[in-house]
Amino acid sequence: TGRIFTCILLLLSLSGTFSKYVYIKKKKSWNEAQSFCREHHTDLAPVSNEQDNLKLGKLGNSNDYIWIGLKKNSSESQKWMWSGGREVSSFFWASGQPDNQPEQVYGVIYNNKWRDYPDDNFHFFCYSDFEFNSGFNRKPMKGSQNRRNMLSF
Ligand SMILES: [Ca+2]
Repeated sequence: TGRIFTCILLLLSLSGTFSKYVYIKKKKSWNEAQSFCREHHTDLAPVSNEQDNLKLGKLGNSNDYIWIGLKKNSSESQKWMWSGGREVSSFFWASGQPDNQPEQVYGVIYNNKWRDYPDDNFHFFCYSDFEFNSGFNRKPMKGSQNRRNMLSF
């Protein structure tokens, strides 16, 4: 029975969400980039930790500013949030950043460091969520629109 239990634990640990970064070589404003990611992937990319940050550094062109899903909340709190509403857990600002100028409400990544930046047209990083279930079927989740529909059922 110990063996069966181990098997079940193994299967359980294999189900969950996996996400993948995608580098989009199209120059778009932050908001256009967000719409593009939501339509074709899941959303503009969040960065949860140093590892994510390094992954993006390898994936993108390091000589350019590239949008990530970082945006300053327009409410009074002026908090930095990920596109879709998640809070930012670790920050990787370049030295001297953020400047906190009123128009610098979007986040770019450059050489693994972040800068707050006013709107402009840059390449961007999306991410795609995949769901693993116990049958090892990988099901792409099409976009936040679908997710919202699923939540409302
Ligand atoms: Ca700045």
